[in-house]
Amino acid sequence: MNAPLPQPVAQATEAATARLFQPGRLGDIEIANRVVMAPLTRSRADEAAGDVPGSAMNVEYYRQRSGAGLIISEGTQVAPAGKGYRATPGIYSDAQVEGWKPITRAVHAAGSKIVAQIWHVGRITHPELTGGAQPVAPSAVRPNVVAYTHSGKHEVPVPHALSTAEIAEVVAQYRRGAANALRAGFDGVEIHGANGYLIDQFLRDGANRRDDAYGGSVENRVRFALEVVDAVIAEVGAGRTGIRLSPLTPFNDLSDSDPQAVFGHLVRELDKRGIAFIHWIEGATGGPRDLPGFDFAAARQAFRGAYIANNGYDRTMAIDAVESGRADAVAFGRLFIANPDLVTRLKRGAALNTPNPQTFYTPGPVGYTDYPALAA
Ligand code: 8OZ
Repeated sequence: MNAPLPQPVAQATEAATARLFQPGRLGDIEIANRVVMAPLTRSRADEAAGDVPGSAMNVEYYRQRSGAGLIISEGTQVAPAGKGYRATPGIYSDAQVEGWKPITRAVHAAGSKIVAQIWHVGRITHPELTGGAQPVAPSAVRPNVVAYTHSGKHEVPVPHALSTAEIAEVVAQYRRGAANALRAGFDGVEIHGANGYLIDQFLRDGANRRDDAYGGSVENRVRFALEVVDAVIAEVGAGRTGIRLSPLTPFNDLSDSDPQAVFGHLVRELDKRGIAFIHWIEGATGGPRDLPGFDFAAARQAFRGAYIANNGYDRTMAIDAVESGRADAVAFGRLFIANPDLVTRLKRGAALNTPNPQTFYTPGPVGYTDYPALAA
């Protein structure tokens, strides 16, 4: 008798029956499929009104993409000082909470789920974006980064090193953001711990030069992240809390001397807390996946919550990742910008629209709500 030949997973699996398209669960959040819309900065909030989301155009953009099992909102700052780009929405004022409501309602009406990505950029900003405030960071170390403000392109300044009392205030801002997310109708919260922003600045020693309880040892550098996680859990529950991490990315001029040590410790602590998911950027954000220095497979084994994989996935890679059990879900960013009906297209193996980077951050509907869906 001949044993059946092993088949490459993606070919052996009819797309419609692939696990990628089957319902699942991320902690307490039930999802209709395992295709996740990654958080995407689009710079189309109402800046004059106080960084308020929820225009008809914003609602339509999210509604169009609610074929995703889960939508992760664009990064939404927890305080004015946490803003690093033009026209990004906040989640600290009542007007912002009201603005998010029609977005979460539209996504729910379409049968999807949406979590708020809560964000503080730390040192990746400029006083022209923060209402005059000096950027803050764990240490007074200037990154080699430019900020785009109303007056043009500027090097970011040397940040102010947060005092321990100020750290407690920032943790409270994340907590308020999480509470506001529930008020606004979100299903949960993703803490932005990736891409060189404030939490990542505490985690990695390229930015953290502190010699107090928040710097030096791995345990100390992880402290701020865990204080934020615990504050968010206190508001929304562990089953509705997730975090996005990027142990290897060089984005925003950040690095670490031993990512395995610091992120390995963090994962063990997150596992103890029972949070819903970790959303991993595997490799350099939007770039090479095959960087050395961190074992993502070991991280999956060490964490009992869900593993959301991200960074440069295509259809075959995504089907394989979920089929093999390497990931519970896969997040797509740029493909979701250009394909409002991405899940339908992936199911059918249909052609994909190409994203246009020229309109990623420009005001108005062009490159935002005008990418075509397949004919019904
Ligand atoms: C691209 C442009 C602006 C912001 C990130 C929030 O990298 C971002 C971002 C990406 O996580």
